[in-house]
Amino acid sequence: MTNREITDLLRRIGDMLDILGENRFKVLAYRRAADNILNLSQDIRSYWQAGTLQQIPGIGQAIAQKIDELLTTGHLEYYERLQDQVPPGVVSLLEIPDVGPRTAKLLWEKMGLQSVSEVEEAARSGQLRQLPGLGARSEAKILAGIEALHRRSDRIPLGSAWPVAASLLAGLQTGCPEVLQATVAGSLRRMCATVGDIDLLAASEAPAAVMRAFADLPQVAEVVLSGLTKTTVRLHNGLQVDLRVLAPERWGAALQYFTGSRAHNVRVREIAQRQKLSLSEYGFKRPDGSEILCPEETDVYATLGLPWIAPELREDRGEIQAALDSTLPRLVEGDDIRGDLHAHSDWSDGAGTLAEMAEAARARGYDYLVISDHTQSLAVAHGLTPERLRAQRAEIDALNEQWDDFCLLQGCELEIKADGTLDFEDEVLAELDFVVASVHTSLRQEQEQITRRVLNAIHNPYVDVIGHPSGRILGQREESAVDLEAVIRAAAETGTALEVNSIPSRLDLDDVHVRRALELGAQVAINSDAHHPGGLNSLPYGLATARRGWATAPDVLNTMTLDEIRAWRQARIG
Ligand code: DGT
Ligand code: CA
Ligand code: CA
Ligand code: ZN
Repeated sequence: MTNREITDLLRRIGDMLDILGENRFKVLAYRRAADNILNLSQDIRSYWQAGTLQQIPGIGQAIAQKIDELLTTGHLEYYERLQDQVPPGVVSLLEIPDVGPRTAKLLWEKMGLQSVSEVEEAARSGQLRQLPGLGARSEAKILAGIEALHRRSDRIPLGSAWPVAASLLAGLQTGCPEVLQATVAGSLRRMCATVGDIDLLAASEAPAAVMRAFADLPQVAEVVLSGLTKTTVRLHNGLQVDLRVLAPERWGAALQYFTGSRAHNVRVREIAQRQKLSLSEYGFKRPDGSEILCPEETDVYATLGLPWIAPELREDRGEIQAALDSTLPRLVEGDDIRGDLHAHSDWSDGAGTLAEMAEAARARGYDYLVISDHTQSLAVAHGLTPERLRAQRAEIDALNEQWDDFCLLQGCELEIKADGTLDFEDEVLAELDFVVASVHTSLRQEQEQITRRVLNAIHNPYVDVIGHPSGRILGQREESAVDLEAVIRAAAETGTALEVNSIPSRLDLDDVHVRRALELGAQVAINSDAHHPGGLNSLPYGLATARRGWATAPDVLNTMTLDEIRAWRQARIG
């Protein structure tokens, strides 16, 4: 059994326990073990053989025994017993966005539905709305979810692919002296929100040695296709990886070609043709057959009289014309970011203390961190009441005594409630240093209703940023019906910033709406929404998303200094 197969099995057990209404911690334990196994860089059998399964984070004795049984016998009695209680088709209902264990159980017990297609049929014939607690609106929602499921591909979130690619590159660079240079290419280098596969590129005079080293990496489960210019493998975690190897004098041409996008490359080749040059992954050819080699990627663009174009812009969205006109944006960079405006602590649903979150932010070189814990009506996240908020303020003030190069700011992630009202009175908001307002409930309201909610928040002078404006969860939940165009216009008018949330499954706003926001004169804030100290490190994904939306430093609120942020809020409150 591969890591992927064991992961899937543990996840399924977690789902089954969830449907059976088992203890939450038990359910979470299986899901966490599954995630950690998927993130292993080696075959789980090497832990098993060494007897060190319990050294994998999240794997205790009970789960280690089950893995042992699986790897020894090829099956698991516990799982088989669960299957007698929950049919697999019922588990598959959880794949429908917005269908959780409670609904799956309801559909199964009250109507005997055991597959997505049976649920679809029942929804289309108007039977679901007759179930207790469902109604016509839920029926339409489930149907929309099923349609989304049909459309869904198996693309991988950027945040899952990137660390895997980094570990492969490290393995190649340290394990194979013949590798002169290696990097990511394709949609991964362009930092697309999801990628179809991982594309790697290496420069070497000895491709055979490089390909051998690649196939021998511990992460590799099987070689799908092997050649001297391109090798494709599948990893233990199920991801597919292409490695291309080329001579160092052709590095720049190949990097440019395999970074794509295809549409961008079509435009680049058109410009080459106008100059009577043909361009391929090997370099330029003149009409007489002689070559122009491009050791660096800048050489490709320079040959055509163009400045280098950042990979995030290479989507044929006007970047070639901008390059021709010398109007390419100076994209925001990691060093421009001075702080983070959205993070949680263990005062609500975060896992880090205030001090731990602050130290993690200082370690990133930030000047400030806004602690924006959830507010009272979000009970599942232990939202803060005004009283607890005041108690938190005292602790934040005390912590701030120790630093003169850093400041913890007190904010909140203010619930925009289902009826459109806000979770705190203005007097409470006025005491805070910063306010992010977000929608977490009733995400399936009609467009008019949910848009009105967000607009109401934007028009409150104490609201500084709208958190994860579309509400999407990649691969799980479609964006809400909110009218983002109207939200952007109102944000521009009131000087409210829109968040680019860096959690890899969110990346919300997306690149296209960032671009639109900037066009209409709104600002964005690139936030981690960290729920533990390590969560702050997701910022590069949000940063890349903003860059894909052509954001420059002045477009991004948290490139401001602490004093500037304070003045900015003061001016808006008036
Ligand atoms: P993905 O993998 O679906 O997220 O998207 P990409 O852009 O990574 O596409 P992929 O992996 O098929 O190819 C990587 C890059 O290589 C692509 O952006 C452009 C270049 N490329 C690969 N094959 C071709 C081809 O047949 N024609 C052209 N024009 N470019 C290609
Ligand atoms: Ca690719
Ligand atoms: Ca590829
Ligand atoms: Zn949050």
